Amino acid sequence: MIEIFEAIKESAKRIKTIIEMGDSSKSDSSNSTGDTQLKLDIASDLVIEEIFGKIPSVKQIVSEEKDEIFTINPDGKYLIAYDPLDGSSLVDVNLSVGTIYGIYENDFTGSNLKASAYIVYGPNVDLVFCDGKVSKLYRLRNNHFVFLKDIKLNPSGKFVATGSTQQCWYPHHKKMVDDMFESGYKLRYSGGMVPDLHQILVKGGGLFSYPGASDKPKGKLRQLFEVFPFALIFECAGGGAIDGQNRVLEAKTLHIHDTSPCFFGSVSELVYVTSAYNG
Ligand code: AFP
Repeated sequence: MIEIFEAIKESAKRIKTIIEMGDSSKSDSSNSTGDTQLKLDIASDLVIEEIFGKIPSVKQIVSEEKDEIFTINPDGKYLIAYDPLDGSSLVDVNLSVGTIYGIYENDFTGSNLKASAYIVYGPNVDLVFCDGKVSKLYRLRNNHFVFLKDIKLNPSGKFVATGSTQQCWYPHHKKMVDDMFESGYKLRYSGGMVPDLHQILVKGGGLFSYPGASDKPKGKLRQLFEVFPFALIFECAGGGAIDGQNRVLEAKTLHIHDTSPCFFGSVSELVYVTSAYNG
């Protein structure tokens, strides 16, 4: 696992440079789910593929930008699912974006997720690595990632990040969000899940939701590349991640690009979500 952590740090430094130098315009290709790719998406994906392709303990890798799983070393132990540059459409308006990693064993399922990590490229470059026990925060200083703290969520927070198109929200979800604002929660939503979730983790609590809605009943965020990795990080930070009723890490994955409704947060906010979603 150490060599994977080192590879994540190396990829982060390379992608940081790509963002700083890169061309945030559209490429003439689209990814496996039909989204037009930015040149940054492709360049970031290639960096991760190159770096992880050299690690003996890596058996397979799969990118959110692609449809196929690549076998690196048939005798390897770990399966890596990654989103090379989540929120890349925010680069041209100078908002923070991120890279997300899920490190699985045996197969790409929530129950086999052993570790996860994300990097936020913003005023600082922050990295959170979760080994399945604790979520540790690092910050890039003089080209080295320096440990800052173990992330611990308070029982409740004050921020709420409300994803999905409001006109498509189901009535019970809209009532839940309205009630939260009525009780004093503050809206924090940039359109980038990595910085939006990072803010809740580092500030100590709150709720991020990307629910199922009439336009996307199974939500938008992908299980393997986005939902599961953050779910592990939130659980190891003393919070949790549910789909409205159950732990998202217990969700079944039938296809590598399956999505899941998701609520990430502190314990008391998730109790509130569960009651709102169970009448
Ligand atoms: P892009 O990668 O296409 O910019 O989407 C980012 C994202 O997948 C995730 O980072 C955000 O939380 C979510 O989409 C925002 O979606 P909405 O624009 O529908 O709120």
